[in-house]
Amino acid sequence: MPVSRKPVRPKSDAKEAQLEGFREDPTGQFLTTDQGVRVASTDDSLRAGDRGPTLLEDFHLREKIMRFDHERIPERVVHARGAGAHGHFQVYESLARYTSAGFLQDPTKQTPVFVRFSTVVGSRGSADTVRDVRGFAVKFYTEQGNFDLVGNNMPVFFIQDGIKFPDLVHALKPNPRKEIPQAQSAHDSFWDFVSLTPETAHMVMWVMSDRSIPRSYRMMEGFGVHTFRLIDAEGVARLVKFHWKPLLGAHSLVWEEAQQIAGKDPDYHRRDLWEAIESGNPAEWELGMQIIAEADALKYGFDLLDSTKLLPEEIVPVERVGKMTLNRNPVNFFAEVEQVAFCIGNVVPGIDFTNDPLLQARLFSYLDTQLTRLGGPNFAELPINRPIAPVHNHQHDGFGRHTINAGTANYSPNSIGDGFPKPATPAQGGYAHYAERVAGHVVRGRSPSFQDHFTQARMFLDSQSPVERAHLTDALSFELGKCEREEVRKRVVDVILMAIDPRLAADVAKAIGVPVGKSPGTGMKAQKPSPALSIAMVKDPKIVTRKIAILAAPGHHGQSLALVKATLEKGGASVEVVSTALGDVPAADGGVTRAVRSLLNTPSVVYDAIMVADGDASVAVLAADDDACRFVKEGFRHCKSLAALGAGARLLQAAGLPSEGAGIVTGTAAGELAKRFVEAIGQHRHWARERKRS
Ligand code: HDE
Repeated sequence: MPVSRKPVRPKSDAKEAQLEGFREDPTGQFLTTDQGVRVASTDDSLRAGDRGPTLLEDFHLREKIMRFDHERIPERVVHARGAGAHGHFQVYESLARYTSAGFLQDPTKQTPVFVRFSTVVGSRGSADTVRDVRGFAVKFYTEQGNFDLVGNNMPVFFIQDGIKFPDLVHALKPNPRKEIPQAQSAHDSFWDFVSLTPETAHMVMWVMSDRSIPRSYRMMEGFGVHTFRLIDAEGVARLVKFHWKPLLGAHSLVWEEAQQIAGKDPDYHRRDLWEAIESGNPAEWELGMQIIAEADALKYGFDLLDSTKLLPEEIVPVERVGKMTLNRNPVNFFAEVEQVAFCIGNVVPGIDFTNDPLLQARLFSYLDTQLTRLGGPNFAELPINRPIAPVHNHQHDGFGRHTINAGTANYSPNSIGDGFPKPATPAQGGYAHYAERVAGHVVRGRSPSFQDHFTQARMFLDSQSPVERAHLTDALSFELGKCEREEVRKRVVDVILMAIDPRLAADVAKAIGVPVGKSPGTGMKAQKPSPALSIAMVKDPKIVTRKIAILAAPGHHGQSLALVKATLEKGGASVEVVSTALGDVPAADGGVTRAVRSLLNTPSVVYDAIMVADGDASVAVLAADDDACRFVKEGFRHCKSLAALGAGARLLQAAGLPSEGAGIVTGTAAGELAKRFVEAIGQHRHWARERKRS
């Protein structure tokens, strides 16, 4: 048999070094053992006689089973569930005025990146759409070494000091006796911790808001959370807050929909990212920076070293300095997404840390956790973690060492290796830590500048639209309603919610059946709302990569369906025809339309909008079908755009829905309807129709 050599190694010159060790597509190759010996059979073990015992000398059996037995590595202790993609980052213009970081100087240069998005609480097999913070970790493979910006989709965090992180995570994770519940904060221990830890108040507002149920990883903002430092070529430092602004805008699911998707398609976000990239639609964000003078660290009424606070964009604008494009899916999930090891301590010259006590604890944790997760100290040599900058040092040995060190001297200083590798001066690119002046007494305690926990929680609440505020109130009522201990529910209302806003406390208290106590009096400062914290207003309507279902049964009007479909696809949407069965669906006007999904195997919740095709016979079938009625009803309930062409409106009637109103588009002219439908989808959701609760 001819053996063809057909490599499918992704083409990316800058990443060649990283991809060393890439195993070619085995097409045309013989099966071998790990030692390279060709294998004659992999379906039968070696036995003494047809019905005899298995022989220990079967080296292929032993190796195959041994490798299988050890396929799993420990999942991440937090952020276990994730998805990732490759791409690049390019700065718009030189940022030499702020930093000497090489990758932020040249607008013609692309820096390769790998990004991993994640949920925090759930284990590796949990659902994507749970209510949770999302991790947003970016590894920049710069020519000066790797820079990791390990952020979240929320700009603040639960706690101010890293020493409380194990407590927070233990409280969030399933109960140690029952291992229940999975991937949720809706349980006693989390809310018990919150009620006893007022510094969580601001983050709790974020986690109970629509930000914790994103529509897509591609439609989330990202934040570095901590304040970092940028250092310019003269050694001058400025404080910086990093932001990622998605070019598709920030959008969320609705809670009921998120819960349904968790069952119907637990891989929803992973699939969404994969499919968008696979279909040639890169995911894009602009990198934003808020630059603050060193002297202004305490100027804004809070401490910039406190990660439970944000700096409103209206006070210090976010400068958009460059663009990140994710355009290549991983070749192997385990080798790349699982084995990627981010470390907040991975910085390059021109970027430095601050004394944020949360940040400082993270500097230890990320390096340390990989020892267990990736089985030893050599994880930086895994292809996905390897820098494109050359590595020369005296670190060696340990489990899983890949590099074969050449040279005679393995210590420094040395003369027998001519003193190499030698430290570099800052002028030669050597990393120089910022020479911050530090003086103080050793203390275990919080700075008085960290004491105000409620002003910004209230600011966040006041910045939400009425619909977002209602969602937040519902989310709190849902979560606290799941707490079995009444004293926990009551303490959250009294200590946290009353301190933030008595009206919020009263609304939640009513829903969860506890009396409202007296306001604890928190000395909250007046703070203007920050409109940038609301995502309700769609600033730049787009339908690109939105998923649209067209419902059609035998006897539909094929031509008008095709026309609307073509218009939606021209706008970049991905359209799927859903019918009573998969395959060719005969049209009334001749021809067939191909149904790629059936009402049995796809739910409405995985679509952004729904259209019902024209055609009397088709609509008669759909109107008599419970699943079709439920499909449009749910779409209506979740405030999605609905369109019905001609007779299609009868399905809306059969489902008990109005044929006009916000985001409902009906009519007989396909071209005109398609145009209005596109505009409606661009609005994301039509909240005016949201069901009212008593
Ligand atoms: Fe993490 N965090 N974290 N974290 N974190 C980890 O590192 C930790 C925090 C974040 O996709 C772990 O490699 C401590 C804030 C992301 O691989 C671990 C503290 C923010 C990811 C760890 C924090 C994050 C992690 C688990 C409090 C937003 C996923 C596995 C001091 C700015 C990275 C690992 C990926 C992962 C520790 C708080 C973001 C245990 C001790 C704040 C996006 O090292």
